[in-house]
Amino acid sequence: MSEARRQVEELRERFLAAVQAAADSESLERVRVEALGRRGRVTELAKGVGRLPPEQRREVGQAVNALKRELEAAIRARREVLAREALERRLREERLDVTLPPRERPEGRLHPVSHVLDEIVAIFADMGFAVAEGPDVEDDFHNFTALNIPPAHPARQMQDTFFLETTDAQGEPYLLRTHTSPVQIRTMEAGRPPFRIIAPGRVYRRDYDMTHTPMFHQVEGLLIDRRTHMGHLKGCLVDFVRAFFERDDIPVRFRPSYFPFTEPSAEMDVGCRRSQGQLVVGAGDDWLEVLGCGMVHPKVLEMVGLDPDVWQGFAFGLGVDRFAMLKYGIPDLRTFFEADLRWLRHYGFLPLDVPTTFAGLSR
Ligand code: 2U9
Repeated sequence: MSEARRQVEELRERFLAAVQAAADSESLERVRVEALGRRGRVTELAKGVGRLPPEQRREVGQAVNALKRELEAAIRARREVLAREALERRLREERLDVTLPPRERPEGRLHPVSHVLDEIVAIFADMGFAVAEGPDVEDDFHNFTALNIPPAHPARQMQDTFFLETTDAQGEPYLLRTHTSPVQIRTMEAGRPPFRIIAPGRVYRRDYDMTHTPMFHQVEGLLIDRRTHMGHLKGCLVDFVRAFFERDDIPVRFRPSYFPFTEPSAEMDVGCRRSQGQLVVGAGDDWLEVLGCGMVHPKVLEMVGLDPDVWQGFAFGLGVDRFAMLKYGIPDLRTFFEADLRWLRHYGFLPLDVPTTFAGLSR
């Protein structure tokens, strides 16, 4: 075998081995350039064929051409293998399990009062009520006088109301509102009828036991229009409790009552039964008082400049905390305000479970 022919054989072995050993496309490209590039070893060898003795040229020339083709084919094949391996690696590394939950459940919980308030707002919003708000610190006129609560009324006594030390222009001390009713007074003072609002918020009374805390939450409602009557009140509130407790079979009854700001006044009971120490709202042989209501007193309408012969309306008030206890079986009102994280994890709600009347209130 001639020297040139032996060189071809040597390069063939060396570069075929290098092609197989290339671990990625960059090293494979380096092997290709070293063998077949413009100044590569095989290319140089091909250039030298012309200088060989004539009797060797044909054989060596054919051998070099065959080597080029063989190396090109080997490189192509190796490139395909590397590309397939790289793709498989990527698919393995970037693999997603689409059946996994999108993210961990959030740690935080919404307090049951916040959630129940959202439920109540959703129901009344559906009936066309707007939400109105007002200050927690009130004056005597908006909390008492405008609501037909006379100066000697027990609600005004020190033992029921938190009074502040500062006084208003009339010399009366400011106070923490004992109900959200001043919000309705302020809404009527500022606007023109008809009115259809609910007033949710914190209220304050000097009281503390199993069922009373010095701060609690109310939602009050007010509807004022021409020719509003007790039938409207009943229909509205019956629809409300059935939507809130999410059952159509809730029996309802109205009992006569007394509030200074409504005439006539009533208390509304819902049917319930006690099973295993638990109170369950719905059909049963017992009654449970859930809210107070009535037709707005003519004197209250006059206080805000409305003619009671033209405008009438109904009002109602309910305790949000009590509604939360009833719906979600929470026994002690005092636990609502202890900020106990275990309690909150148990009774709280997921922040993204926003109650709506169409998708469900509680879930
Ligand atoms: C205006 C006129 C009338 C609001 C009303 C009640 C009856 C009532 C209690 C329920 C439980 C308060 O949270 S509670 O302790 N409320 O019974 N509230 S009528 O009547 C109004 C309000 C504003 C201008």
